[in-house]
Amino acid sequence: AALQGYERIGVIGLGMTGMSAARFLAAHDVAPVLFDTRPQGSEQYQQATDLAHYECYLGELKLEDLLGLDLVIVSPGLAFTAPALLMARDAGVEFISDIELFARLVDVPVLAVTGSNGKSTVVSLTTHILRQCGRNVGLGGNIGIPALELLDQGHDCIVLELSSFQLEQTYSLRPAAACVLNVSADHMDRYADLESYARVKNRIYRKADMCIYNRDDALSVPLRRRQLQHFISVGLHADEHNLTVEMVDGEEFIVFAGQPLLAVSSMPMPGDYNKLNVQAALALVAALGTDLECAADAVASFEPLPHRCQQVANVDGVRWVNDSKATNAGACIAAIEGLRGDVSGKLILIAGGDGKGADLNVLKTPLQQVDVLITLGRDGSKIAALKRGAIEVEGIEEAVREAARHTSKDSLVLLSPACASLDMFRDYQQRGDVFTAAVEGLYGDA
Ligand code: UMA
Ligand code: ADP
Repeated sequence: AALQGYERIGVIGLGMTGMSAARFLAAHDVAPVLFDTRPQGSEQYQQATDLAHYECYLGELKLEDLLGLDLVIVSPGLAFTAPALLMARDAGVEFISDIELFARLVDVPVLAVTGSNGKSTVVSLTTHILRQCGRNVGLGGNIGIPALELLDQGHDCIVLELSSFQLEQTYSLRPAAACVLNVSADHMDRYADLESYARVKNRIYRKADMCIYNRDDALSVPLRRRQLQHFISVGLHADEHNLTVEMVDGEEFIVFAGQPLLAVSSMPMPGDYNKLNVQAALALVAALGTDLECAADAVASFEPLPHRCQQVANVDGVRWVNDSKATNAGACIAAIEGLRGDVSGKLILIAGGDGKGADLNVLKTPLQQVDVLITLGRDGSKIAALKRGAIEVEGIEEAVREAARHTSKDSLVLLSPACASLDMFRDYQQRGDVFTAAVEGLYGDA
C-alpha cells in the first residue's frame, strides 16, 4: 500500500541498503531504477544476477535521469549534496531513506536507538533481553541488516539501530520507544557542526510514544520536550523517578524509580558507560511491557560484542583490551575513563588511524590519565602531539611489541584508536583481529 500511486521508483546507492531496497521493490512487482555514483557500481551489484536486467545509471548523478522518478530511496552513505539531487528535490521528486519506507510499512512495535557510541551494544542487549523474555524480535538497521529485510518475517517487535545518515530522510517513524544514547563529535566531514549533527539524531524522538534520553548529556535530550508525553532518563547520578545507579546494602545496583533491578557486579561488560547502556536497554524493553525481573536476569547472560572494550588476554596480571570499535574520540575517552579506576598499574593506550576530520584535541585532558601513549596511522602524530613522551609506530604489531616493553604487573594495554581504521585496514574488525593475533603471538612465542 505504501508503494501505491508511485509509478517510477529509484534506488540510489547499490550497497547493502540499495540492494535490499531494489530487491524489496522487485518482490512487490515494482521495477526499480538503479543508480550508483561509482562508475563501476558496487561489488555487490556486480555480482547480483537478479538485478542485472533493471535500468541502471552509474557514475555522476544527472538531473535528467532523476526527473522522471516519483520516489527515490537514497542510501545512507551518500551525502545529500550532489547538485542533481538538490535540483531534483526542488522539482518535486520525493527522496526517502530505506528506514522511511520501512516505517510506512511496519505493523509491529519498533524500538529505535541512535547515538554517537554504544548503539550496537544497546540494540544487541535489548534484543537479547526481549528474546530471553519470550518475544520474537527482529534486529537490524545500521548494525548491518537493512531494515527492509525485517518486514514480513513474523516478528512481534523490531529493534533498529539508526545512524544519523539514516535519520536524515526519515519522517514517519513512530517508535514505541526511541533513544539517543549520547552525542559527541563524529562524521564531522558531513555535518556543519555538532549541533546540526545532534538535531538530526533528535529526529528519532519526533513521533515516539516514549523518549529515553541521557540526562548527563544535554545533546541527547528531546528538543520538543513539552509536546511529547512520556520520558525516561538514564544517568549515573541519583534520580528518584528514573534509571540510575545507587548503593544498596553496600553494593552498587542499577535502580529504576527507586526499585533495585540488578547488581552492577552481575553485568558482563566493564566501565561506567556500560551502566548507561544497560539502563537504556532496560528502559527500552520496559516500554514494551517486559517483566523487569526477567529483563534484569537476561542482562547477566548477555555475551558482550567483540571489539568493544573486549579483554583478549590476561597473562601474569597484564590485561590486553581490544576496543577497535572506538572510531571516534568520544568512545576512546569513555574507555579511558571507564577503565582507569580498574587499573592499579600502568594504563598503556594504543591510538590513531583516520580521524575523519574531527578535532582530536578533546583527547588532551583524558590522555593525561594514560601512562604510556603509543600512536599509529594517518592522524597518529596529531594524537602523539597531545602528550609528552608519546611513542609513534608504523603498525599494530609494532605497537603491541612496544606496549609489551612497558608492561609490569597490573598493567592494562588498551587499543582504543579514537579514529576510523580505513587508512590501514579493511574495517575495525580486521584492526581488532590483527591486534588480538599480535597479542597472542607475543605470549605464544614465550
Ligand atoms: N557510495 C557511493 N555512491 C553511491 C552510494 C554509496 O560512493 O551511490 C559510497 C558511500 O559514500 C560509502 C559507501 O558507498 O562510502 C557505502 O555506502 P552505502 O550507503 O551504500 O552503505 P550500505 O552498504 O548501504 O551500508 C549502510 C550503512 N553504511 C553507511 O551508512 C556508510 C551500514 O552502516 C549499515 O550497516 C547498512 O547500511 C545497513 O543498514 C555501516 C556504517 O559504517 C556499518 N555506518 C556508519 C557508522 O556506523 O558510523 C554510519
Ligand atoms: P556504535 O554502534 O554506536 O558504534 P558500539 O556499541 O559498537 O557503538 O561501541 C562503539 C565504541 O564506543 C566502543 O569503543 C565502545 O567501547 C564505546 N562505547 C560503548 N558504549 C558507549 C557509551 N555509552 N558511551 C561512550 N562510549 C561507548
